[in-house]
Amino acid sequence: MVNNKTYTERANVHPSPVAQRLFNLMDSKKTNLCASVDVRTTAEFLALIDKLGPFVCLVKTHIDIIDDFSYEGTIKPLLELSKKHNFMIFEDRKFADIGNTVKSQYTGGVYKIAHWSDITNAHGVTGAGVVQGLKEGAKETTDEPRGLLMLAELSSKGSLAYGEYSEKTIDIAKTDKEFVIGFIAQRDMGGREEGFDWIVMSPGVGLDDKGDGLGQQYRTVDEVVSTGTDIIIVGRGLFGKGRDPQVEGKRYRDAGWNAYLKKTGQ
Ligand code: BMP
Repeated sequence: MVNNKTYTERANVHPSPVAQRLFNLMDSKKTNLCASVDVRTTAEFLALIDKLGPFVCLVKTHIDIIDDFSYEGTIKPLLELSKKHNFMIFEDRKFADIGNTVKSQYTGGVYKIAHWSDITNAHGVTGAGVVQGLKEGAKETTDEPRGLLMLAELSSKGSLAYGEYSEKTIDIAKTDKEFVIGFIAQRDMGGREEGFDWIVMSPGVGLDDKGDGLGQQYRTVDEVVSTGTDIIIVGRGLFGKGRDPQVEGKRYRDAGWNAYLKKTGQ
């Protein structure tokens, strides 16, 4: 059973202020598209986000791949663009260490992720301490609400995150109803009968390609939304191979929104 409630219905009762804001933003902007902007320079990064901004609810970053990163030069303009186009920010950091270490990695270093990213994510491999470490880090850093996604499944060929591993990751998510807002996964993760309303975000979404030669596997927008995805994460489908981000942004936004309307019977 997939969740067929509207985003606004879910916003109204959700325990997380991050999830509430995201659901409301999605319904008002009519988009469930998250752009994954994996480019190597600040100039490309900001130009791409400015083009895709009108079509997305969320921008997903890998901030550590930017060659000329600086807080002033990269993050400040990113935050301005998030206000200009009204989207939220998700740093795809995939934390995977003990609680005490991830707390420092989240709040400190060069990137200071907790200062600017609404959402981040973590692997469950080290156990539930990762959730507590990140939550403490967020609380000690900012008054802004922050949310965490657990990586329950991956899109890549041969991934070890399935079966019992995924189930145990769901158990870790249950340890914090407010801070853990959902999963990176490929299908609905359940939990509603126990009072959880997890947001499922799925990468590995592409309308024109099946893979990338390095293990990525793409499913279509209809496939992922019909099996429980709330937010589609699209990277190279939007800007790779000389694609026009404005054309593809509109195309994926419309495909994602129509699939959502169909799923919720609107
Ligand atoms: P693309 O659409 O260009 O293949 O990009 C997918 C993005 O999603 C990348 O940033 C990748 O790190 C991320 N990702 C993924 O592809 N599969 C997963 O299971 C989890 C991810 O975070």
